[in-house]
Amino acid sequence: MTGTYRISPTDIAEQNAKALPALQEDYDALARRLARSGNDIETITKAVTGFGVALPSWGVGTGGTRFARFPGVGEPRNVFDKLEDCATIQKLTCATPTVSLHFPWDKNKDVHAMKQLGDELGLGFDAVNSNTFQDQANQKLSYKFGSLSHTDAAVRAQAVEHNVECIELGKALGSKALTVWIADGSNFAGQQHFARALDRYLESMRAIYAKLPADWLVFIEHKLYEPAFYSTVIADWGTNYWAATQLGPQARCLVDLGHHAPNTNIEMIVSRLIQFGKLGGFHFNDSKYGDDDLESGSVNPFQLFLVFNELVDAADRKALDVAPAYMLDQSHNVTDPVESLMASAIELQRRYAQACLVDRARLEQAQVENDALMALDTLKAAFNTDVAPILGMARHRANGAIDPLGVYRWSGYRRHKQNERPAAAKQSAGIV
Ligand code: RM4
Ligand code: MN
Ligand code: MN
Repeated sequence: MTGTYRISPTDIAEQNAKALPALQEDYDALARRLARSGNDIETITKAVTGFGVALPSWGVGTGGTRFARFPGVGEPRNVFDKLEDCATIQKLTCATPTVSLHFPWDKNKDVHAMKQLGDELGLGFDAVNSNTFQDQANQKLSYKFGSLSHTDAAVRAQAVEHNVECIELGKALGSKALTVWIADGSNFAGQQHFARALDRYLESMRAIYAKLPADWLVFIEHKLYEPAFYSTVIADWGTNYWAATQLGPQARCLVDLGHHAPNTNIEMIVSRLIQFGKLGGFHFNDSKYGDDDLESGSVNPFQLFLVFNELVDAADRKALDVAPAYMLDQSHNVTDPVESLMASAIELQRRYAQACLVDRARLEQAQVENDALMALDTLKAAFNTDVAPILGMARHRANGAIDPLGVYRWSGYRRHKQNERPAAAKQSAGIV
Protein backbone atom coordinates (compact mmCIF):
# COMPACT_ATOMS: atom_id res chain seq x y z
CA MET A 1 0.00 0.00 0.00
CA THR A 2 1.03 3.58 -0.38
CA GLY A 3 2.68 5.50 2.40
CA THR A 4 0.86 8.11 4.36
CA TYR A 5 3.20 11.05 4.71
CA ARG A 6 2.18 14.08 2.68
CA ILE A 7 3.49 17.63 2.83
CA SER A 8 0.62 19.69 4.22
CA PRO A 9 -0.69 23.02 2.95
CA THR A 10 0.10 24.47 6.38
CA ASP A 11 3.74 23.42 6.02
CA ILE A 12 3.93 25.21 2.69
CA ALA A 13 2.12 28.30 3.95
CA GLU A 14 4.45 28.58 6.96
CA GLN A 15 7.56 28.31 4.84
CA ASN A 16 6.15 30.75 2.30
CA ALA A 17 5.47 33.34 4.97
CA LYS A 18 9.20 33.54 5.63
CA ALA A 19 10.09 33.90 1.96
CA LEU A 20 7.33 36.27 0.89
CA PRO A 21 8.79 39.69 1.87
CA ALA A 22 11.92 39.18 -0.26
CA LEU A 23 9.90 37.75 -3.13
CA GLN A 24 7.52 40.70 -3.09
CA GLU A 25 10.43 43.12 -3.20
CA ASP A 26 12.01 41.31 -6.16
CA TYR A 27 8.68 40.98 -7.93
CA ASP A 28 7.93 44.68 -7.62
CA ALA A 29 11.39 45.60 -8.88
CA LEU A 30 11.01 43.27 -11.86
CA ALA A 31 7.55 44.68 -12.56
CA ARG A 32 9.05 48.16 -12.83
CA ARG A 33 11.87 46.92 -15.03
CA LEU A 34 9.51 45.10 -17.39
CA ALA A 35 7.14 48.05 -17.54
CA ARG A 36 9.98 50.15 -18.90
CA SER A 37 10.13 47.84 -21.91
CA GLY A 38 6.37 47.75 -22.30
CA ASN A 39 5.73 44.40 -20.59
CA ASP A 40 3.02 43.89 -17.99
CA ILE A 41 4.33 41.50 -15.35
CA GLU A 42 0.84 40.30 -14.47
CA THR A 43 0.26 39.08 -18.01
CA ILE A 44 3.42 36.98 -17.84
CA THR A 45 2.59 35.70 -14.35
CA LYS A 46 -0.82 34.63 -15.58
CA ALA A 47 0.72 32.83 -18.55
CA VAL A 48 3.12 31.00 -16.24
CA THR A 49 0.24 30.03 -13.96
CA GLY A 50 -1.51 28.44 -16.94
CA PHE A 51 1.56 26.46 -17.94
CA GLY A 52 1.67 22.77 -17.10
CA VAL A 53 3.90 19.86 -18.04
CA ALA A 54 3.11 16.18 -17.54
CA LEU A 55 5.34 14.11 -15.28
CA PRO A 56 6.67 10.81 -16.57
CA SER A 57 5.64 8.07 -14.15
CA TRP A 58 8.90 6.31 -15.04
CA GLY A 59 10.87 9.41 -14.00
CA VAL A 60 10.07 9.27 -10.27
CA GLY A 61 12.01 6.05 -9.82
CA THR A 62 15.80 6.20 -9.91
CA GLY A 63 17.07 5.61 -13.42
CA GLY A 64 20.18 3.82 -14.49
CA THR A 65 22.38 2.99 -17.41
CA ARG A 66 23.02 -0.29 -19.14
CA PHE A 67 25.98 -0.65 -16.79
CA ALA A 68 24.30 -0.17 -13.45
CA ARG A 69 21.49 1.27 -11.50
CA PHE A 70 22.08 2.72 -8.06
CA PRO A 71 18.69 2.69 -6.33
CA GLY A 72 17.71 5.68 -4.23
CA VAL A 73 16.06 5.39 -0.86
CA GLY A 74 12.30 5.40 -0.49
CA GLU A 75 11.74 4.74 -4.17
CA PRO A 76 8.19 4.24 -5.39
CA ARG A 77 7.37 0.54 -5.55
CA ASN A 78 4.29 0.72 -7.71
CA VAL A 79 2.09 3.10 -9.64
CA PHE A 80 0.34 4.31 -6.48
CA ASP A 81 3.64 5.34 -4.89
CA LYS A 82 4.55 7.02 -8.17
CA LEU A 83 1.34 9.03 -8.11
CA GLU A 84 2.11 10.12 -4.54
CA ASP A 85 5.51 11.43 -5.63
CA CYS A 86 4.01 13.15 -8.65
CA ALA A 87 1.41 14.81 -6.44
CA THR A 88 4.19 16.07 -4.17
CA ILE A 89 5.92 17.65 -7.15
CA GLN A 90 2.66 19.26 -8.24
CA LYS A 91 1.84 20.47 -4.73
CA LEU A 92 5.16 22.28 -4.43
CA THR A 93 5.60 23.56 -8.00
CA CYS A 94 2.01 23.88 -9.29
CA ALA A 95 3.56 23.25 -12.71
CA THR A 96 2.84 19.54 -13.18
CA PRO A 97 -0.91 18.89 -13.04
CA THR A 98 -0.80 15.63 -15.00
CA VAL A 99 1.04 12.33 -15.19
CA SER A 100 1.96 10.33 -18.27
CA LEU A 101 1.78 6.59 -17.59
CA HIS A 102 3.83 3.86 -19.25
CA PHE A 103 2.40 0.38 -19.81
CA PRO A 104 2.98 -2.32 -18.81
CA TRP A 105 5.36 -0.73 -16.30
CA ASP A 106 2.40 0.94 -14.59
CA LYS A 107 -0.04 -1.83 -15.20
CA ASN A 108 -2.24 -2.63 -12.28
CA LYS A 109 -5.32 -4.81 -12.27
CA ASP A 110 -7.33 -2.04 -10.69
CA VAL A 111 -7.17 0.82 -13.17
CA HIS A 112 -10.10 2.47 -11.39
CA ALA A 113 -8.09 2.62 -8.18
CA MET A 114 -5.39 4.45 -10.15
CA LYS A 115 -7.91 6.92 -11.46
CA GLN A 116 -9.39 7.32 -8.00
CA LEU A 117 -6.03 8.10 -6.42
CA GLY A 118 -5.32 10.54 -9.26
CA ASP A 119 -8.61 12.30 -8.53
CA GLU A 120 -7.92 12.38 -4.82
CA LEU A 121 -4.48 13.86 -5.41
CA GLY A 122 -5.73 16.31 -8.01
CA LEU A 123 -3.69 14.73 -10.80
CA GLY A 124 -4.92 14.25 -14.35
CA PHE A 125 -3.58 11.74 -16.86
CA ASP A 126 -1.80 12.86 -20.01
CA ALA A 127 -0.77 10.61 -22.91
CA VAL A 128 -0.35 6.92 -22.17
CA ASN A 129 2.85 5.31 -23.47
CA SER A 130 3.08 1.84 -24.91
CA ASN A 131 6.13 -0.35 -24.51
CA THR A 132 7.07 -2.80 -27.23
CA PHE A 133 10.79 -2.32 -26.72
CA GLN A 134 11.13 -4.97 -24.01
CA ASP A 135 9.87 -8.47 -23.48
CA GLN A 136 7.67 -8.97 -20.46
CA ALA A 137 7.43 -12.12 -18.37
CA ASN A 138 5.01 -14.56 -19.98
CA GLN A 139 4.99 -12.66 -23.26
CA LYS A 140 4.25 -15.01 -26.13
CA LEU A 141 6.47 -13.56 -28.85
CA SER A 142 9.72 -11.63 -28.54
CA TYR A 143 10.44 -8.06 -29.64
CA LYS A 144 14.13 -8.82 -30.03
CA PHE A 145 13.91 -8.08 -33.75
CA GLY A 146 11.25 -5.44 -33.64
CA SER A 147 7.59 -4.94 -32.86
CA LEU A 148 5.26 -2.92 -35.09
CA SER A 149 7.60 -3.39 -38.06
CA HIS A 150 8.62 -6.98 -37.33
CA THR A 151 8.95 -9.34 -40.28
CA ASP A 152 6.58 -11.78 -38.54
CA ALA A 153 2.92 -10.76 -38.77
CA ALA A 154 2.17 -12.48 -35.47
CA VAL A 155 4.65 -10.29 -33.61
CA ARG A 156 3.20 -7.21 -35.27
CA ALA A 157 -0.29 -8.27 -34.23
CA GLN A 158 0.84 -8.74 -30.65
CA ALA A 159 2.39 -5.25 -30.62
CA VAL A 160 -0.76 -3.74 -32.13
CA GLU A 161 -2.86 -5.47 -29.51
CA HIS A 162 -0.70 -4.03 -26.73
CA ASN A 163 -1.18 -0.52 -28.10
CA VAL A 164 -4.92 -1.05 -28.30
CA GLU A 165 -4.88 -2.21 -24.70
CA CYS A 166 -3.03 1.02 -23.79
CA ILE A 167 -5.82 3.00 -25.41
CA GLU A 168 -8.36 1.09 -23.31
CA LEU A 169 -6.40 1.77 -20.12
CA GLY A 170 -6.07 5.41 -21.12
CA LYS A 171 -9.79 5.69 -21.67
CA ALA A 172 -10.45 4.51 -18.12
CA LEU A 173 -7.98 7.10 -16.83
CA GLY A 174 -9.24 10.05 -18.84
CA SER A 175 -6.20 10.26 -21.13
CA LYS A 176 -6.65 11.70 -24.58
CA ALA A 177 -3.56 10.49 -26.39
CA LEU A 178 -1.30 7.52 -26.99
CA THR A 179 2.44 7.95 -27.48
CA VAL A 180 4.13 5.32 -29.60
CA TRP A 181 7.87 4.98 -29.53
CA ILE A 182 9.32 1.84 -31.05
CA ALA A 183 12.84 0.56 -30.76
CA ASP A 184 12.58 -1.18 -34.13
CA GLY A 185 15.59 -0.89 -36.36
CA SER A 186 18.74 -2.74 -37.26
CA ASN A 187 22.28 -3.15 -36.07
CA PHE A 188 23.98 -4.07 -39.31
CA ALA A 189 23.99 -2.88 -42.89
CA GLY A 190 21.69 -5.07 -44.93
CA GLN A 191 19.94 -6.52 -41.89
CA GLN A 192 16.69 -4.78 -42.65
CA HIS A 193 14.99 -3.67 -45.85
CA PHE A 194 14.37 0.02 -45.07
CA ALA A 195 11.25 0.45 -47.21
CA ARG A 196 9.59 -2.84 -46.30
CA ALA A 197 10.15 -2.25 -42.60
CA LEU A 198 8.53 1.18 -42.84
CA ASP A 199 5.62 -0.25 -44.82
CA ARG A 200 5.03 -2.85 -42.15
CA TYR A 201 5.19 -0.16 -39.47
CA LEU A 202 2.59 1.91 -41.25
CA GLU A 203 0.28 -1.03 -41.65
CA SER A 204 0.49 -1.76 -37.92
CA MET A 205 -0.03 1.89 -37.06
CA ARG A 206 -3.12 1.99 -39.26
CA ALA A 207 -4.60 -0.81 -37.16
CA ILE A 208 -3.87 1.15 -33.97
CA TYR A 209 -5.12 4.40 -35.47
CA ALA A 210 -8.42 2.69 -36.34
CA LYS A 211 -8.99 2.05 -32.63
CA LEU A 212 -8.42 5.65 -31.52
CA PRO A 213 -11.47 7.32 -30.00
CA ALA A 214 -12.57 10.34 -32.04
CA ASP A 215 -11.25 12.83 -29.48
CA TRP A 216 -7.86 11.16 -29.12
CA LEU A 217 -4.51 11.80 -30.80
CA VAL A 218 -1.67 9.40 -31.40
CA PHE A 219 1.83 10.83 -31.00
CA ILE A 220 4.63 9.30 -33.02
CA GLU A 221 8.06 9.67 -31.48
CA HIS A 222 11.17 9.51 -33.64
CA LYS A 223 14.66 8.62 -32.49
CA LEU A 224 17.77 8.35 -34.59
CA TYR A 225 19.50 5.48 -32.83
CA GLU A 226 19.53 3.25 -29.77
CA PRO A 227 18.90 0.49 -28.98
CA ALA A 228 19.32 -0.17 -32.72
CA PHE A 229 22.71 1.19 -33.71
CA TYR A 230 22.71 1.11 -37.49
CA SER A 231 19.21 2.28 -38.43
CA THR A 232 15.88 2.92 -36.79
CA VAL A 233 12.53 2.69 -38.54
CA ILE A 234 11.27 6.07 -37.31
CA ALA A 235 14.64 7.77 -37.22
CA ASP A 236 13.87 11.41 -37.81
CA TRP A 237 11.19 14.07 -38.02
CA GLY A 238 10.88 13.63 -41.77
CA THR A 239 9.90 9.97 -41.46
CA ASN A 240 7.73 10.89 -38.50
CA TYR A 241 5.97 13.60 -40.49
CA TRP A 242 5.41 11.23 -43.40
CA ALA A 243 3.94 8.52 -41.18
CA ALA A 244 1.69 10.98 -39.34
CA THR A 245 0.48 12.36 -42.65
CA GLN A 246 -0.25 8.90 -44.05
CA LEU A 247 -2.25 8.02 -40.96
CA GLY A 248 -4.50 11.06 -40.83
CA PRO A 249 -5.44 14.09 -38.76
CA GLN A 250 -5.37 12.29 -35.40
CA ALA A 251 -1.70 11.39 -35.83
CA ARG A 252 0.88 13.93 -34.74
CA CYS A 253 4.63 14.12 -34.30
CA LEU A 254 6.23 14.13 -30.88
CA VAL A 255 9.61 15.76 -30.41
CA ASP A 256 11.80 14.23 -27.74
CA LEU A 257 14.67 16.68 -27.37
CA GLY A 258 17.19 13.91 -26.79
CA HIS A 259 16.36 12.00 -29.94
CA HIS A 260 18.44 13.98 -32.41
CA ALA A 261 22.05 14.05 -33.44
CA PRO A 262 24.16 16.49 -31.38
CA ASN A 263 23.84 20.10 -32.57
CA THR A 264 20.65 19.47 -34.53
CA ASN A 265 18.57 22.63 -34.86
CA ILE A 266 15.60 21.33 -32.88
CA GLU A 267 13.84 24.68 -32.71
CA MET A 268 13.66 24.70 -36.48
CA ILE A 269 12.15 21.20 -36.49
CA VAL A 270 9.54 22.55 -34.08
CA SER A 271 8.83 25.44 -36.40
CA ARG A 272 8.50 23.14 -39.41
CA LEU A 273 6.11 20.79 -37.64
CA ILE A 274 3.99 23.75 -36.56
CA GLN A 275 3.95 25.09 -40.11
CA PHE A 276 2.91 21.69 -41.44
CA GLY A 277 0.17 21.30 -38.81
CA LYS A 278 1.67 18.16 -37.30
CA LEU A 279 3.26 19.14 -34.00
CA GLY A 280 1.76 16.90 -31.32
CA GLY A 281 3.91 17.36 -28.28
CA PHE A 282 7.22 17.12 -26.52
CA HIS A 283 9.27 14.89 -24.37
CA PHE A 284 11.48 17.40 -22.62
CA ASN A 285 14.93 16.51 -21.38
CA ASP A 286 18.45 17.63 -22.12
CA SER A 287 21.52 15.94 -23.45
CA LYS A 288 25.17 16.40 -24.20
CA TYR A 289 25.85 13.35 -26.32
CA GLY A 290 22.73 11.32 -27.14
CA ASP A 291 19.54 10.24 -25.47
CA ASP A 292 21.01 11.25 -22.12
CA ASP A 293 17.63 12.07 -20.55
CA LEU A 294 19.22 14.72 -18.34
CA GLU A 295 17.23 17.45 -16.59
CA SER A 296 15.56 19.89 -18.96
CA GLY A 297 17.71 22.92 -19.56
CA SER A 298 20.65 21.53 -17.62
CA VAL A 299 22.99 21.38 -20.60
CA ASN A 300 21.56 23.79 -23.15
CA PRO A 301 19.09 26.23 -21.59
CA PHE A 302 19.33 28.55 -24.61
CA GLN A 303 18.06 25.79 -26.89
CA LEU A 304 15.11 25.23 -24.57
CA PHE A 305 14.37 28.95 -24.68
CA LEU A 306 14.55 28.89 -28.48
CA VAL A 307 12.05 26.02 -28.60
CA PHE A 308 9.65 28.04 -26.45
CA ASN A 309 10.35 31.07 -28.57
CA GLU A 310 8.94 29.15 -31.55
CA LEU A 311 5.94 28.01 -29.53
CA VAL A 312 5.10 31.47 -28.23
CA ASP A 313 5.60 32.97 -31.67
CA ALA A 314 3.26 30.36 -33.16
CA ALA A 315 0.66 30.94 -30.45
CA ASP A 316 0.80 34.69 -31.11
CA ARG A 317 0.28 34.07 -34.83
CA LYS A 318 -2.52 31.60 -34.02
CA ALA A 319 -0.56 29.03 -35.99
CA LEU A 320 -1.33 26.19 -33.57
CA ASP A 321 -4.62 24.39 -34.13
CA VAL A 322 -4.12 22.21 -31.03
CA ALA A 323 -2.03 23.02 -27.99
CA PRO A 324 1.00 20.71 -27.99
CA ALA A 325 1.27 18.21 -25.15
CA TYR A 326 4.13 19.06 -22.83
CA MET A 327 5.68 16.07 -21.13
CA LEU A 328 8.96 15.43 -19.36
CA ASP A 329 10.92 12.31 -20.27
CA GLN A 330 13.97 12.09 -18.07
CA SER A 331 16.07 9.55 -16.24
CA HIS A 332 17.52 10.54 -12.89
CA ASN A 333 20.50 8.41 -12.10
CA VAL A 334 22.38 10.38 -9.45
CA THR A 335 19.78 12.71 -7.95
CA ASP A 336 16.54 12.49 -6.03
CA PRO A 337 14.01 12.22 -8.89
CA VAL A 338 11.47 14.41 -7.12
CA GLU A 339 14.04 17.20 -6.91
CA SER A 340 15.10 16.75 -10.52
CA LEU A 341 11.55 16.81 -11.81
CA MET A 342 10.70 19.91 -9.80
CA ALA A 343 13.79 21.67 -11.14
CA SER A 344 12.94 20.62 -14.69
CA ALA A 345 9.32 21.75 -14.56
CA ILE A 346 10.44 25.11 -13.20
CA GLU A 347 13.09 25.34 -15.89
CA LEU A 348 10.41 24.92 -18.56
CA GLN A 349 8.32 27.64 -16.96
CA ARG A 350 11.35 29.88 -16.86
CA ARG A 351 12.11 29.50 -20.56
CA TYR A 352 8.45 29.87 -21.41
CA ALA A 353 8.19 33.12 -19.42
CA GLN A 354 11.30 34.44 -21.12
CA ALA A 355 9.90 33.54 -24.53
CA CYS A 356 6.81 35.59 -23.63
CA LEU A 357 9.13 38.56 -23.09
CA VAL A 358 10.59 38.56 -26.59
CA ASP A 359 9.92 41.86 -28.33
CA ARG A 360 8.35 40.34 -31.45
CA ALA A 361 7.94 43.64 -33.32
CA ARG A 362 11.60 44.45 -32.78
CA LEU A 363 12.60 40.94 -33.83
CA GLU A 364 10.54 41.07 -36.99
CA GLN A 365 11.96 44.45 -37.91
CA ALA A 366 15.49 43.15 -37.43
CA GLN A 367 14.66 40.16 -39.63
CA VAL A 368 13.18 42.31 -42.38
CA GLU A 369 16.20 44.61 -42.28
CA ASN A 370 18.62 41.69 -42.14
CA ASP A 371 20.00 43.09 -38.91
CA ALA A 372 21.41 39.84 -37.59
CA LEU A 373 22.98 41.31 -34.49
CA MET A 374 19.82 43.14 -33.43
CA ALA A 375 17.79 39.97 -33.96
CA LEU A 376 20.04 37.98 -31.67
CA ASP A 377 20.15 40.85 -29.19
CA THR A 378 16.35 40.85 -29.06
CA LEU A 379 16.29 37.18 -28.17
CA LYS A 380 19.14 37.54 -25.69
CA ALA A 381 17.44 40.46 -23.96
CA ALA A 382 14.58 38.12 -23.08
CA PHE A 383 16.78 35.13 -22.35
CA ASN A 384 18.95 37.14 -19.98
CA THR A 385 16.03 38.45 -17.94
CA ASP A 386 15.84 36.84 -14.52
CA VAL A 387 12.18 35.83 -14.30
CA ALA A 388 12.55 33.90 -11.04
CA PRO A 389 10.31 36.35 -9.12
CA ILE A 390 7.51 35.69 -11.62
CA LEU A 391 7.81 31.95 -11.12
CA GLY A 392 7.90 32.31 -7.33
CA MET A 393 4.88 34.59 -7.31
CA ALA A 394 2.91 32.28 -9.61
CA ARG A 395 3.58 29.39 -7.24
CA HIS A 396 2.75 31.42 -4.16
CA ARG A 397 -0.58 32.55 -5.58
CA ALA A 398 -1.45 28.95 -6.50
CA ASN A 399 -0.64 27.82 -2.93
CA GLY A 400 2.55 26.12 -4.06
CA ALA A 401 5.95 26.68 -2.49
CA ILE A 402 7.91 29.83 -3.18
CA ASP A 403 11.01 27.69 -2.74
CA PRO A 404 9.98 24.12 -3.74
CA LEU A 405 13.40 22.56 -3.21
CA GLY A 406 13.82 24.25 0.17
CA VAL A 407 10.42 23.11 1.42
CA TYR A 408 10.94 19.60 0.04
CA ARG A 409 14.23 19.19 1.86
CA TRP A 410 12.93 20.82 5.00
CA SER A 411 9.97 18.40 5.05
CA GLY A 412 12.15 15.30 5.10
CA TYR A 413 9.79 13.75 2.53
CA ARG A 414 12.36 11.27 1.28
CA ARG A 415 13.22 10.15 4.80
CA HIS A 416 9.55 9.54 5.50
CA LYS A 417 9.26 7.50 2.31
CA GLN A 418 12.36 5.54 3.22
CA ASN A 419 10.49 4.26 6.26
CA GLU A 420 7.22 3.74 4.46
CA ARG A 421 8.68 2.01 1.42
CA PRO A 422 11.24 -0.59 2.38
CA ALA A 423 13.69 -1.12 -0.49
CA ALA A 424 12.85 -3.92 -2.90
CA ALA A 425 15.54 -6.59 -2.95
CA LYS A 426 15.78 -6.70 -6.74
CA GLN A 427 18.52 -4.62 -8.34
CA SER A 428 18.53 -4.17 -12.05
CA ALA A 429 20.34 -2.20 -14.71
CA GLY A 430 18.38 -0.14 -17.18
CA ILE A 431 15.97 2.71 -17.14
CA VAL A 432 13.50 1.39 -14.58
C1 RM4 B 1 12.74 6.05 -25.10
C2 RM4 B 1 11.74 7.11 -25.53
C3 RM4 B 1 10.39 6.89 -24.97
C4 RM4 B 1 10.42 6.47 -23.53
C5 RM4 B 1 11.43 5.39 -23.26
C6 RM4 B 1 11.51 5.05 -21.80
O1 RM4 B 1 14.04 6.44 -25.44
O2 RM4 B 1 12.21 8.36 -25.19
O3 RM4 B 1 9.62 8.06 -25.05
O4 RM4 B 1 9.16 5.98 -23.26
O5 RM4 B 1 12.69 5.79 -23.73
MN1 MN C 1 10.74 10.02 -25.11
MN1 MN D 1 14.39 8.65 -25.16
